Amino acid sequence: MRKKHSLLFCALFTIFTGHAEDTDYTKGLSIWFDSPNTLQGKEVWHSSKQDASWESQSLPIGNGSIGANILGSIEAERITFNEKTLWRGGPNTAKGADYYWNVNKQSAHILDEIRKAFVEGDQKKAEKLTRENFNSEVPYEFSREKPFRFGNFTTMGEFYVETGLSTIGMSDYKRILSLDSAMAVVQFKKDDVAYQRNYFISYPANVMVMRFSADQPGKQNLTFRYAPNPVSTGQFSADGNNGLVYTASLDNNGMKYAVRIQATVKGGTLNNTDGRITVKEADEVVFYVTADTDYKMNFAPDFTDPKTYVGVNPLETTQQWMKDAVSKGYSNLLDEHYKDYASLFNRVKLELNPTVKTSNLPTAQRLKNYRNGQPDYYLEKLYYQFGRYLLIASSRPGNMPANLQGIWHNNIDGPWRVDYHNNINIQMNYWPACSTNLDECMLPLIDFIRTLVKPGEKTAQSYFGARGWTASISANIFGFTTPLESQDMSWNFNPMAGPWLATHVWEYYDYTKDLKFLKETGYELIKSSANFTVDYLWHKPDGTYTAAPSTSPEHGPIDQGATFVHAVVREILLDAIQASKELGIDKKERKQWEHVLANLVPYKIGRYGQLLEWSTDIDDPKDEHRHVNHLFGLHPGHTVSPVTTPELAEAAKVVLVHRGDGATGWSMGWKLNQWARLQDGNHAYTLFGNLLKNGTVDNLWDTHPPFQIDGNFGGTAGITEMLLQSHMGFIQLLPALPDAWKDGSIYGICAKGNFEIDIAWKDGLLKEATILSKAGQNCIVKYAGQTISFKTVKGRSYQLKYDKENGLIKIK
Ligand code: FUC
Repeated sequence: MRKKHSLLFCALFTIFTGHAEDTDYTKGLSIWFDSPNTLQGKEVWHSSKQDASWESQSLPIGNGSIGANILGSIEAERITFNEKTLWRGGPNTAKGADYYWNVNKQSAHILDEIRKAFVEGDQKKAEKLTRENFNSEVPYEFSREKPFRFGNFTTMGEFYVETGLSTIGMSDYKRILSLDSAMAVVQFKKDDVAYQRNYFISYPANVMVMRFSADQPGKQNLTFRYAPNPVSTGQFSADGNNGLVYTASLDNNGMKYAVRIQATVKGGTLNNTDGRITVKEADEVVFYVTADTDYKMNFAPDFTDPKTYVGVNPLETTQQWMKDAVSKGYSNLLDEHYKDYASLFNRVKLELNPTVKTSNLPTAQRLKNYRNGQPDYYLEKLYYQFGRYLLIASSRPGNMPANLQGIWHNNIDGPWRVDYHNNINIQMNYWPACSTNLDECMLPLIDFIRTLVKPGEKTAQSYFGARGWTASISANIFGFTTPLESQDMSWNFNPMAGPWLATHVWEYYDYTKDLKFLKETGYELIKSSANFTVDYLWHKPDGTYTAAPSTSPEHGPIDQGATFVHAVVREILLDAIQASKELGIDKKERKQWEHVLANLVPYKIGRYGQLLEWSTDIDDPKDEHRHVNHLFGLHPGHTVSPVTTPELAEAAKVVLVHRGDGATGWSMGWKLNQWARLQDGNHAYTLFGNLLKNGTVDNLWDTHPPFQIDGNFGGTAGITEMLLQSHMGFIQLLPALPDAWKDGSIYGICAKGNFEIDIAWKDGLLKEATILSKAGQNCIVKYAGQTISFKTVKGRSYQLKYDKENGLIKIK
């Protein structure tokens, strides 16, 4: 599936200077290894064993629709391959649409009884009724779901390129992911021949390109084969003289897909029989691969039609892409790819202590040294930019958003079904999107949200008798919004999933100030989500509103007012109020939202100074649980802040201190953001350090464990939060600069109000900042206790300077 979107890219900041054969890619921003994988093209992947090489040694490339990992072994290259929409499950499973959609329990009428039980102090009864009525019969365990309704993201298979070479006598091996050019490169020498493989996946052409070359002619003796996803059935056929096409359908939902491969050679011979492409004595070989499924994104699914998400002919789409790609050829495709990628990636530049010398080491060695306490500002910068790289590679307009593993998965099924987890994970994926100048990459999330609305209305109505829409803990590409079967209600009972997602719609607007978007797409999503929260809340006889029943994600009891839920409600109501004002509409609704907001149970501070997680003070000071959702108001929300609510911020800090500085990957990523919001740069830096040391594997992927991409994005977002914050209605420069980053600069990050900002600092103090106004909004800037406000003109830049003597001044 791939829709065409017209993209308006910002001006290119870099002029393409051409592709140099002898480029040392490790000199730029790159992740690299100096030894090959020992895997020799054996099919290791469809086993339940953890594929450690894949997880930590492979290099991910992607264009938001197609993803691949390069393993870089000598004897046989191994490339794992994905297309974002290859999913099992959905309404087209064996039992059809009725079976798929009618899984919401009709439970709204039980709410009164549960609330009565709370009034009577009968916690047990409230819990029992919630447990019985607020989940569904759709299990999450693979073994119990037959047929898979919820489904899972699945691999599209693997490619192997046997080279006829062995590692004996091999030298100068490098496997590099160049973040400057979005290209993976494998280089080595053998018998005085220098071999090079180049890999990239082009977004404009929707094709993966792999070039095998050497510095001497006739050295390419390659056998290329494709091992398809084993839970599909399909067939190979020749695609012209130089290619293959594989057409298949998945086991349980019949999803059709096609994979096309073409090869071109300089010199030598090429054969494409028996599902293999064999090349003999060629000087250079270029393989082109493209793929598609028959999935169609549907914002208004027909609940009676099992094929409501079917609509593309992958044989046709891939045929066109392949034809165009081959006719462009390697160099043109590379130019086009580079221009496209650089127009996004090069928008932001980070320098940390640039005068500190650094040596060019393999990334695993850097990480090891870092773990041993050696500072490495290059590694920190690399990690930061890797998050941006990964977002560009896994989330581009026209396809689904980045899932739990972005777009990269190497097996039939994977951890948590490699799905869309809505209680932190997918949201975290998008934290860096707007702030690091990649707002286009957020559009797949918005489209995904749109796919949830219609089914989410059914869920809102069935469980809560509520207007609007909501989602639950896990979602798929087929609009699944129902709570999954579980006795652990803190996991599956998560009606705030929808409103939390909807806050991202406002965030996109708040950064871009794209009024047309708000009017035509965004507002309705926000408004209906706000209305859902109003109807879901319990309007108590004393006039207050509270969330009953509610839970704190994956933690604690069924409650009558979990702080997390109130925090999300606050956020979406504030967003809806603001959005309706911006459009000058819905005065009546706005009044109601304001009324609910004013009467929502307030934040409470508990017996050891902590921000309460639940309605009563049952928090355990020794609790180190990874979820810190009750601090939602601090981050990602904006209702707790050291600037506006210092007491609550202090209480949030107590929670963070007690929870500690360790945890799983994403949790450290979150706490990094929260410490940054508390404006404690040194503590935020500790969390960032811990994320790198304890939550990151050799290829810099985040590990839960296993590999889960959210922490990468949380990390990148958190570093941005340390340098710039704009969530409180003003711009704060360097709000959480750690002592370790004495000198540095960041160019091109974004603030709400559509400002693009460059900041330079020296000796821990701001030197200068340039603010480009892209929407002509008023600008309020804060630094070191000073505030400067000014009106701006769209398209103009404003310059501020700071020194100890004169403080913060606007010079232009
Ligand atoms: C949430 C987390 C888990 C894991 C899963 C994918 O449920 O609590 O730790 O990250 O998502």
